[in-house]
Amino acid sequence: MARYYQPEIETAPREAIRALQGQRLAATVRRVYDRVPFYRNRMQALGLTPEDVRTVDDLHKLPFSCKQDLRDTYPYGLFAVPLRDVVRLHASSGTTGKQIVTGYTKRDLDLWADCCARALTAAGCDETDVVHVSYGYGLFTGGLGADAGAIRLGATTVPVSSGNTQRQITILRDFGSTILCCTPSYALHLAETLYASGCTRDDISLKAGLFGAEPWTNQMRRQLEELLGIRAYDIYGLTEIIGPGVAFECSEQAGMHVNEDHFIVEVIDPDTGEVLPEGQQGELVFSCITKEAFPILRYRTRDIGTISHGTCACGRTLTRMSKPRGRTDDMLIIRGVNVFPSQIETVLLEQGYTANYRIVVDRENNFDSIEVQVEISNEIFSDTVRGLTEKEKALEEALKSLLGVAARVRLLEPNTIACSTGKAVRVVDRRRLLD
Ligand code: DLL
Repeated sequence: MARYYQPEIETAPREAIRALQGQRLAATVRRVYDRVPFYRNRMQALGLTPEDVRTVDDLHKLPFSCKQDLRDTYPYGLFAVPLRDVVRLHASSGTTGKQIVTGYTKRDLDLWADCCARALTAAGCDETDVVHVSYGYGLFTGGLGADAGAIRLGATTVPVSSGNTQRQITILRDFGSTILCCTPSYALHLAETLYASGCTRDDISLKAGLFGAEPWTNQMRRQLEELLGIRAYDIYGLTEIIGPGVAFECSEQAGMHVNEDHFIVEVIDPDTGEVLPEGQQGELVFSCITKEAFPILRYRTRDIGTISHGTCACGRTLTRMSKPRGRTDDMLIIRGVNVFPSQIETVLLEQGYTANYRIVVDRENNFDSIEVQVEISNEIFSDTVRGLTEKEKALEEALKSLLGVAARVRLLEPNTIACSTGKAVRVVDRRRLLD
């Protein structure tokens, strides 16, 4: 039987959710118009007043916002309350550029805890669980977000934070952790280190994992579920919107439910900005309709996905978003062909390899090259040179037929590729250095 944390919202009729969203959107627009010059100027430039936004159908009239806007107004320019009402700051540096800062009032922290509590409940967590949080604590939102959700549920929360894998394993084992929260790539590293140190599945008590903060495929889900004997759930979010808990997976594992009483999701064509209908793939855009300190509107995430509004078999009516297949800025263009790291991951895992991989893109004589480096086990690595070459060729063929572009494959010894305890770095694009 599906369990909910706040069934009155999670299973509300769609019309009720939309009506609530409309009211909250109108109130937020009014508030930011009055309090934040950035929004007022942008709206005035389009000849809009707050009265023009009364329901969700009016949302498309509002201008988009993007990461550059946060950089231009750094650090507090988009805050809609005075700093004395802000009780927490978080920040994210992203892969490039100046960091961005967001703020939370006490009420914002409260609703964030609810969002994460819904996610944990959907993954089967209650007050009898021991929640092991290996997302980083600090300015990154992962650690404190998951922590707040676990405490809200009354679970026993273990704030391990990231790093020191051996210590993580000791704690997992000795404290009897039942729910693991970390990035999927780090969960894989933890599992491999656990077994390499002589432990077996019987030494741990995990039953579920809440993995997010980076793209991961369903193939990787199956691998993690098998390795750790758990169910692996996806959780999505970003600093600019609130952190983890913008959307979460339920036991159906068929898309992530967006916490729509707090966030409105849209999908747009990234080139034209046009709003796309349900089911069509495009860039995800979120608007915050309840946050006090940092209620960003129509924020372009650069994450690519689809949404669907139908009721889920779990009973939730909250719109679902697909697993983001990557980011518009992650998409590689190799000799004119679009390639997503997630496509490469799918091929590797389908061919029986692990998700310890790296993609190196280079350019020689104006010709783009792509090399996929994959770690393999010691047993396979000690195979004959011929055996290894044959395996590389087989993988190259599988990649070519899926990607439509040739990629070189290099099989590597275990632990050659540096492992991150947070978000994995999958792509090294040497062409950027040449540009
Ligand atoms: O990664 C917040 C978070 C922490 C989410 C813990 C889930 C768990 P940022 O550091 O601002 O915030 O990075 C946000 O990470 O725009 C996506 O590109 C990516 N991302 C987050 N969750 C997922 C996911 C946190 N489940 C950026 N699947 C987002 C794919 C994800 N990508």
